[in-house]
Amino acid sequence: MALQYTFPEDFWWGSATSATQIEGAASEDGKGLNIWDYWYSKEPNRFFNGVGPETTSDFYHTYKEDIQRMKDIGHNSFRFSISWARLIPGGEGDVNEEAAAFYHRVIDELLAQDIEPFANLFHFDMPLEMQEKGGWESREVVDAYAVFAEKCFELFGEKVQKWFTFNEPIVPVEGGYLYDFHYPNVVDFKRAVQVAYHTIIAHAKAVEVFKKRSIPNGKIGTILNLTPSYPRSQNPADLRASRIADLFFNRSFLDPMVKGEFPEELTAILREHGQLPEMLEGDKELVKRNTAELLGVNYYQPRRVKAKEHLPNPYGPFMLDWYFDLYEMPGRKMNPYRGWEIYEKGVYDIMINLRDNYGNIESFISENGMGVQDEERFMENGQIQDDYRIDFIREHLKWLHRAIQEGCNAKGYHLWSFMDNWSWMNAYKNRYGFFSVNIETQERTPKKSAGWITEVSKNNGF
Ligand code: BGP
Repeated sequence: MALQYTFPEDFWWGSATSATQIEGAASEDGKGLNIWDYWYSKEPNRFFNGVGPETTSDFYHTYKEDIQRMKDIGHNSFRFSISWARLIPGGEGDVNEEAAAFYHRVIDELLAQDIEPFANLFHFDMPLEMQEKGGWESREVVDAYAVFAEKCFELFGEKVQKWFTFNEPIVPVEGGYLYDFHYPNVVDFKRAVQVAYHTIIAHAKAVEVFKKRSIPNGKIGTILNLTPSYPRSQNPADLRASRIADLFFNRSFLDPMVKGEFPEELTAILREHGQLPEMLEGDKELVKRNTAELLGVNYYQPRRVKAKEHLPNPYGPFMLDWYFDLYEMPGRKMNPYRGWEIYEKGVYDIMINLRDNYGNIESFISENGMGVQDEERFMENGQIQDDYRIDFIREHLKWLHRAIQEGCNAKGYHLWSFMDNWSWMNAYKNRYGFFSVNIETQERTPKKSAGWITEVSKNNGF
């Protein structure tokens, strides 16, 4: 049967993970503590069912069989992150040789299976000592990160060609400094802006270091969670609210990291409210010189926005919601098992925006996925029948396909995630994998979607 949706040759089929979420072995072989290990030790009850990151899906020990499973389901690429606290305990100083050996083993195994490694340098996991120095609020930590990045390029650059400076850099800003769902649980807009700004500087420094090394066929980019902003109506107040939400949540990182420029309207708003970060001379040029060459797009759900119904208290502290309210569009399609909206066309809208406004940068879907609570309820004959996930992926792929037909430079699709894993405060609440994982026995079982994606990746379409 002819395929209706065929993807370009060498399309990247795969999945994404992160160190803290899959490795486990949190205190093995000299790994240092990161903020998650620490926060969990202090406040275990803030994590779903009191479960912390110490075990997770144990990839540290099972990587070999897991990579075989990736091969079995047709992956030709795979994203993992390198834990800063594992590689350089404390964040500065000597490399932990056992950690370096572990990442070499993972990379070698991927290459032996013809799976291209996509290495990410930071996925929410600040080493504890670096946080104690001020985390991303501190310029010293930015410099330590650049040294860590350089170490990674030096150690693994001969084997890994695709590199990413950050995953979703806005999330530690929102979680750690605005809405209290990541350590250090600060709620302070001005500090949040400083953290965001320094993350962008850290990205630029890592890119600069990377370019100096000139890794053969090497590319460096970043991974952003882009949430297209849709206004409730076309009236000017709703349109403005939506534009400002887009500025805060998307363009704040997208513009400096891809275009090398901070959006003027955003800078003007921050200036008006006395919220500009501290900047050093030369920063602007640094950011301009060191833009991403490759962009990972994490897309889960859109952001629907309306104009504010009540004016904010002018004497209260400045907050994002001075400018817009979120809007629950009637009739929107929801993921009933996670509570997020499903809007497949968002993928297309993001890609068209990148094509038209961001130089059609080489990009791919670096995360997309459907979280499901209590997924065991869909178990039949020993397998989770996740037809909902198959529909979810297929419908997003159709829109991605259309974007490619219309000239977008989208090169691949990675699901979040390869197997069920631990997720920040949600711990094991939402399951995302192609494989289910029994956390007690570490047994993996392919879900129905694993069989489906095998066919899709082998046929390069459906
Ligand atoms: C993304 C993160 C991932 C993962 C995913 C699912 O934002 O990059 O690390 O956690 O969200 O999130 P959750 O498990 O909270 O549903």
